[in-house]
Amino acid sequence: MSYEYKFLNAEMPAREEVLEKTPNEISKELFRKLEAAGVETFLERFAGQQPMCRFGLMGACCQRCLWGPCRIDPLNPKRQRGICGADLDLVVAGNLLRSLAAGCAAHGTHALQVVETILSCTAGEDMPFSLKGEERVRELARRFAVEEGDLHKQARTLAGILLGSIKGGNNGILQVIEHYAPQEQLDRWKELGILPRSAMEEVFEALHLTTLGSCSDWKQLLKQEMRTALAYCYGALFPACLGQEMLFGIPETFSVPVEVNYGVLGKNTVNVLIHGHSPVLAECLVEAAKSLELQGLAYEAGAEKILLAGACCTGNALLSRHGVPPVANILALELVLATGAVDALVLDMQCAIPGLEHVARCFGVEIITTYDGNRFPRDRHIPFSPREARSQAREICLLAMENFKKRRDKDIFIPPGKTRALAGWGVESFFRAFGGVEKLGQYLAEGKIKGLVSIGGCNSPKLPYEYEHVTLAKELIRYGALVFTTGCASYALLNAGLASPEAADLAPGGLKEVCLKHGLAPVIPLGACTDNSRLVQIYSRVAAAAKKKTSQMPYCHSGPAPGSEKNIGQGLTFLLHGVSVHQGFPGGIPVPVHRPVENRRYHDELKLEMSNVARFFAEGAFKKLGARVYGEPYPNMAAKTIQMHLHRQRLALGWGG
Ligand code: NFS
Repeated sequence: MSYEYKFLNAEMPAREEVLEKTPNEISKELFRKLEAAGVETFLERFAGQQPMCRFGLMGACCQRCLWGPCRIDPLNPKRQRGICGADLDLVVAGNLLRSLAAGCAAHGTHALQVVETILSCTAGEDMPFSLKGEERVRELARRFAVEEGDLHKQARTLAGILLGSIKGGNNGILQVIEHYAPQEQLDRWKELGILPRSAMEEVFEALHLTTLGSCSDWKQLLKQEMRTALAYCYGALFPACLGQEMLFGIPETFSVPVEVNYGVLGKNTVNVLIHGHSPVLAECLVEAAKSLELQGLAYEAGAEKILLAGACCTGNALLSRHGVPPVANILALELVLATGAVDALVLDMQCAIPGLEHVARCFGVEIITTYDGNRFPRDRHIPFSPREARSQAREICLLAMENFKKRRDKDIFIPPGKTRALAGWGVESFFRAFGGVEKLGQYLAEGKIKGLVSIGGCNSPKLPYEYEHVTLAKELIRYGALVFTTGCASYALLNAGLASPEAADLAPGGLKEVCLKHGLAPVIPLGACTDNSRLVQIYSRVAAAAKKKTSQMPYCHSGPAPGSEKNIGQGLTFLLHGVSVHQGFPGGIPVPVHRPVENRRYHDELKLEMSNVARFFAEGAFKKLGARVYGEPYPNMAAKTIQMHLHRQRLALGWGG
């Protein structure tokens, strides 16, 4: 059974369909366990919200001022405009801009914590963090022409540059843009007048322009949209990713695959699930969990060891650097708590849904929050402080041990199941696997690799859990595309075994040969959502090596199941870099879903979605940026759409089909 949304030409899954289509058998078992135990999850809450408001779904409900809410309906002569006079385009563009600003603030806050940690740990006082990423500090210092010399001094200067991208105080163009943006794009952005100031300044302006009576021109809002998206990329993603590489090092590929999936949790281990986005305290937890003292105490408590597992983007970061197994993306968190085996859920910031607390209480899980704002009503709060991080990590492990003692004799249900994944990918280690970026360009031109496609972003209850990601990735591999993955999407692909070397068997001859020759899997996990900045670098460097523009290359980015507002910035980041974007259903970026129409009503309602804003992303963006957004909810059709896109790009390049 599913919930039909004819005006969107698609449906949303009810529980039965989720259970039928979810590719991970363990998820199914845990869904069933939660149901049998009568514990509410997102599935029940999602059912409770049906049917959803069509105006809300189409971005046509405006709640920004206190006169409304106003619902715009171009088919109803009385509802063509809101009370203030805003039409559909203005409402759609304004809603989009506000969502983008929220996502930018979230990733920007993450970046800020990372950069502030660099500043504290280079201040010369005794800190638990030493700069493990000397290689990145030196490389950035050369790139940004920082005076040679002391590592800490260079790192502080670089942190100042990154801070400028986040907070402002810059004269002229952001240095991060100047040094990382491909020239072709930079010229376009200058021409379009969308070069941003810092992330904070553009978020400020985005909120300003969307207040009552501030901007009546949807095109101006769209321009601010583009500017804010560039600020999101260069004032949030880049500073977070580069800052973490300075602090914790550049990922190096692991020689053996890492075991992933829920089955890595142990009945007799102290299981600490590390969740969030800013992996600063998490790094100390990795160190603490290895310490002889704490391992000894765990042993005395009756456990075999302390086992760390990752969730969401902090989990992705820990996988890349330490091989910590990723276990739960945003929607799996309720599931993994139902194992009864999690002794502590440690959250730094973001993407922990309020419903988690209920499941945590039912299964005796301690939620430990570490960032002042991201709290639960009944959490245990240990506010992160760089200076005390080491003792805080120790305290967290001790709390987890206490919980382990309490749950030891209780009913633990860890459905067996592990898959393997090749991990440790960053820009350098990825290119090194090919023996240089030129080789990758050559494979693309020869057609051994048909294209590069990234699959990122969240899960959404509006789609069968993980089904979209896995179906899409398998189809793309079968076509011969090399697939990157970031964020919560990567959990789906890793759990399905697509990042293991054996998955190369799915690929056609050319891609399989490349995977075998270079020791790759057809899916490359590149890290967290902020590590999409790595993808921006990879896409532009491969294009440069092939002597082509990024917008000419057979590339595509896909967010099959958009969830957080952060996904909007992701999609626009790629669009602005000339990489076309596929967006699953229903995306944050308004875009028409093209389908054959069956009757008059269907047709009229589809037209409603065709605001000028949606038309811009589907068509107009191509003229300005050389890329467009495709909206397609069904993964098999999405795969076809992406294949056709790659195919057209290849033909235009004379690279064959
Ligand atoms: Ni990205 Fe990471 Fe996951 Fe979505 Fe949240 S963890 S920043 S927003 S839910 S992919």
